[in-house]
Amino acid sequence: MLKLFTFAPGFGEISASPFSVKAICLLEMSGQAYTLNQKGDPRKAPKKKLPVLEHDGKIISDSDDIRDYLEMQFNVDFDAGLNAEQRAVSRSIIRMAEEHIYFAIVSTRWQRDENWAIIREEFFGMIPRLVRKFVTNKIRKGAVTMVYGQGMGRHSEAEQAARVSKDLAAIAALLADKPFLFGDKPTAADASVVAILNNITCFPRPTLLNEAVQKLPTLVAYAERGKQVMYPK
Ligand SMILES: N[C@@H](CCC(=O)N[C@@H](CS)C(=O)NCC(=O)O)C(=O)O
Repeated sequence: MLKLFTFAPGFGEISASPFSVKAICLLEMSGQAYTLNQKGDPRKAPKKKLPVLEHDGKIISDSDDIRDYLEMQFNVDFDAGLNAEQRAVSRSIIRMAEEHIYFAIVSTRWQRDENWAIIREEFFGMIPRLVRKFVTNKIRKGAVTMVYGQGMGRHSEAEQAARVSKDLAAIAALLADKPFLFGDKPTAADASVVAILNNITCFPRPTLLNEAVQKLPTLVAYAERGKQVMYPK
């Protein structure tokens, strides 16, 4: 049996972690039966990150490896029907969403004081109040150091939004008037992009990132469509 470990739901999203949402969508799209454990603990994961998939005693870390595993093990092709050029575009879009836009989400959530207060309550509300500040400040420091090291955290919120806006415009141009990025059916790139978009728009406080998404109504509609089609029913 396939067992997927992810971060918990948050802000009305199936998971407050884009990579967890992506993996859930891939499992759904694979058509395989699986169980979802949303109490995953990254400290116990081999690469100290979630999502993680367990199958037949094997542990598969990283949503990319989960995709590869599902494709190999169950003879699934998430990009069925795509030609070589479309597959190349798909890979680039996935990388843009996951290795660029994602870090603007991390910075928005963890670096900005006004947003961090909301994250602390949503993610760590279960930690006793007496020690919550101490424990969570350490976790926050790790996230801020990571996003500063990656580079996104060195830009102001406005600079980040301006950069991400160009990515969003590229995604909207690729989408055009299609239901999904490459046609009528979602493919692997939709799982990544929809997860990222919905994790931007679910945040309960106005952010420049969310504003950038809202400026593109076709993307807002697409993210909602993705939720209807790819999320568990
Ligand atoms: N490349 C990984 C990235 C996974 C990732 O960054 N997960 C984040 C949550 S969205 C995480 O586990 N963070 C915990 C930490 O860094 O301590 C994948 O595709 O699965």
